[in-house]
Amino acid sequence: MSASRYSALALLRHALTRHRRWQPAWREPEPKRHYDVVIVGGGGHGLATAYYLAKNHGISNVAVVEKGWLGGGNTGRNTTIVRSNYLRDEAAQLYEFALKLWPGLSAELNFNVMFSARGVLNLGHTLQDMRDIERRVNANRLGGIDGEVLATARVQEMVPILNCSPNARYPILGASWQPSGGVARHDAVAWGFARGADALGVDLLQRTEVQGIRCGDGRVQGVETDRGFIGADKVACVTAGHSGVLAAMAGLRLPIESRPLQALVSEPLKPCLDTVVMSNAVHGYVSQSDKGDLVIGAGADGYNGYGQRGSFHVLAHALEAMCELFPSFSRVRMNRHWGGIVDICPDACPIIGETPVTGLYFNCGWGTGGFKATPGSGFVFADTLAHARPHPLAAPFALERFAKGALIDEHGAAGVAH
Ligand code: FAD
Ligand code: PYC
Repeated sequence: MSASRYSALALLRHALTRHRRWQPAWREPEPKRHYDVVIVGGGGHGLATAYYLAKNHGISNVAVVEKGWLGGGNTGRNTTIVRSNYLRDEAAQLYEFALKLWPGLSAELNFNVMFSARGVLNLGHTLQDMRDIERRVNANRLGGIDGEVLATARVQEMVPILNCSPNARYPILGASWQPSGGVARHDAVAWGFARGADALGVDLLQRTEVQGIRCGDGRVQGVETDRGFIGADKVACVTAGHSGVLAAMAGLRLPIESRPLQALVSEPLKPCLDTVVMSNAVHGYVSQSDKGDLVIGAGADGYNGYGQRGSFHVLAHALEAMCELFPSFSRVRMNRHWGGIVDICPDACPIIGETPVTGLYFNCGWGTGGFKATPGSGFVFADTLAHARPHPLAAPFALERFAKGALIDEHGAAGVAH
């Protein structure tokens, strides 16, 4: 029987048996009393950390504690843009390390994460935008990261539906182009890492909320959850959107603001856009999913908040700007809209490493741009946890940088939403 006929029959059988005999992709274990490492947060970064702890370091007495469902936070809410064209060497090299892991990730996890290197354009609308673009592309090329500066005519050739008229409200003076960037299927990334971690012995504890962090004698002892206390030698908080809340449980204050960030998808269309287009100046970005929907994102709200929605005027502004840039989009209907909560640091870079409480680690503050880093973040954080010292790529992102004044200003390249 052909593979496609077999899958069609299997699908029908599962539908008729109400999926009762559908083999689950991971176990639903009861929590153990103690783990070597408890990871709080079952988003892509937490799951990738668990996977690489088990795979690369043989540490599998690990639990991922997730208050909702795996990938239900920002991982399943983002617009899936992958790129590494950051300005500063420290950030660019971390994101480039992650970018290099994307093409092999489906094979690594034996799970199709649908990475598509369709390239990323960052538009420039003013002379200052173009100077910034040239500086960033030059810095990237010096660091071995691919990138080009494109003139308007070339941008128009690549994206015929873009309004490149000099009379446009947001005239396009050129763009940066990173061919190796692209998009991936966000929830498949969470599911792939989850299945891989589970197969290596990691316990994935969904619907389990961490309500307290127990510390004594300056070191972490475990987490209080709504299913009881779970002891741990190390606790790693990977709780984008709620990192400040988790830090407060251990008596710490992080230099982080939590803000809503919104996105939406349109009705499915025939193929019309085969690359990713971002415009930092108008706070909007778009790609077309394999299903045909336009995936559009807006800027972050100007206010802190924990509501997973966001202000209407921010969304309205992004859509107005999108229709100016792509006049044909004004006839497209939007299907769904949602928000996530992003943790933003003063320098628009993440915090990765141990806190003043021994054994308590954070990996957070990825702001509006952490999806692209998922495999790299998990890789370097697992290494940091396993060896109780920062991985060289993670070292510049230690919490101490705020006390030392060693900030890594990425507001320009983090772009859109900052
Ligand atoms: P999350 O996926 O948010 O996981 C954290 C988990 O912690 C959640 O599942 C949450 O339920 C859990 N948690 C919180 N508190 C507790 C608790 N007390 N107990 C147990 N569990 C808890 N990045 C890009 O690179 N490209 C993009 O195109 C992009 N677009 C974006 C668009 C939007 C609309 C949004 C919201 C974000 C976007 N991002 C993008 C950012 C990206 O989504 C995040 O940086 C990244 O997904 C963070 O992953 P994570 O695993 O750290 O966090
Ligand atoms: O970091 O590339 C990015 C991004 C795009 C949309 C939101 N964040």
